[in-house]
Amino acid sequence: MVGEVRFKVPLPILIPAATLLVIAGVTIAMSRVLLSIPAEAATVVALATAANILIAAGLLAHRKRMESTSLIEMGVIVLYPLVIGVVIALLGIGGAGGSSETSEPPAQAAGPVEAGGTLSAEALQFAGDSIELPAGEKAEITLDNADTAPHNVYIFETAEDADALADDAALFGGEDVAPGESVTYSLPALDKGEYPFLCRIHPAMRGVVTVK
Ligand SMILES: [Cu+2]
Repeated sequence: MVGEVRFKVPLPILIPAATLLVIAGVTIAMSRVLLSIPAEAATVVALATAANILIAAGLLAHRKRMESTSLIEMGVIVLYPLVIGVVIALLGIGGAGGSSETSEPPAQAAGPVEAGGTLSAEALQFAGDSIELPAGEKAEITLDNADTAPHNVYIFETAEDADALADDAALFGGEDVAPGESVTYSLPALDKGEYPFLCRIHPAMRGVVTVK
């Protein structure tokens, strides 16, 4: 008798509380999965999960009797898109992890900077490490400094001169470009060949000018 009373009193509180906990847990777990997979896949997984819940609930509603096995069936149907999502997430950690949006500099990195083009500098790096110029012609290159430090461009005839930072031997020495500024350099006509260029302030920022 006493036991029965004890059992009945907390139930109206326990059931909604437990339900809330389960909903919160599922929501958090679901959001973890969706956040860790690519946006397009997340949309598909979320829609598939939602559709599965509706379909499973619809099928169950047409049954005459509710059995405990029906709930398990429903759970399996509802959860398999989530399992696919988890698999995508696990694969994604190995494959796309960090490479997509975070560290890489923007589009300029794609090809060489050509005459009249723009070389960007950011995070103590030139966005591209190659400049391509026509032989025997003067050319202009714009240095766009998107960094918090000043940069410039020096072109040397040989790697030895570049390593020695031999200013006197430089084929070209560009003025310093302040953070957030851009300056268009007028480069002298160069003979065919490959010439190292670097930032005189940060000699680790390097690239190659190919003249052809
Ligand atoms: Cu620099």
